[in-house]
Amino acid sequence: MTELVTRPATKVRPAAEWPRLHKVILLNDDYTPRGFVVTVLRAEFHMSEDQAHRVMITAHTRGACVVAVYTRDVAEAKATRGTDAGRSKGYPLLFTTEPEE
Ligand code: TYC
Repeated sequence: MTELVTRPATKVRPAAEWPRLHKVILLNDDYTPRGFVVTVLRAEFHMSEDQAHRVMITAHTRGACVVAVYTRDVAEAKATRGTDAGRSKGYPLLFTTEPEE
């Protein structure tokens, strides 16, 4: 009698990769008031007063500061919301994104 040999139903596939994370970066400028930067960081990134103040001062003294990391779509949306908050008050406040290595 002929024997039917079946292969396992499961296929071998490479391990799934995690989506790359993207940094949201706050850039310094000469015009946006410090207190407003802190307010935006608190509202958009759910930071405490203390955390927001540290991030603002780091951007102010070094030129830029990483605020948080998210998947790409979330990082871009957060950066846009932060930048738009400044623009709505006439400030040049700018958040950018950058992929993590
Ligand atoms: N440099 C601004 C000022 O002196 C304050 C500021 C800090 C603006 C951080 C942007 O990302 C920034 N008023």
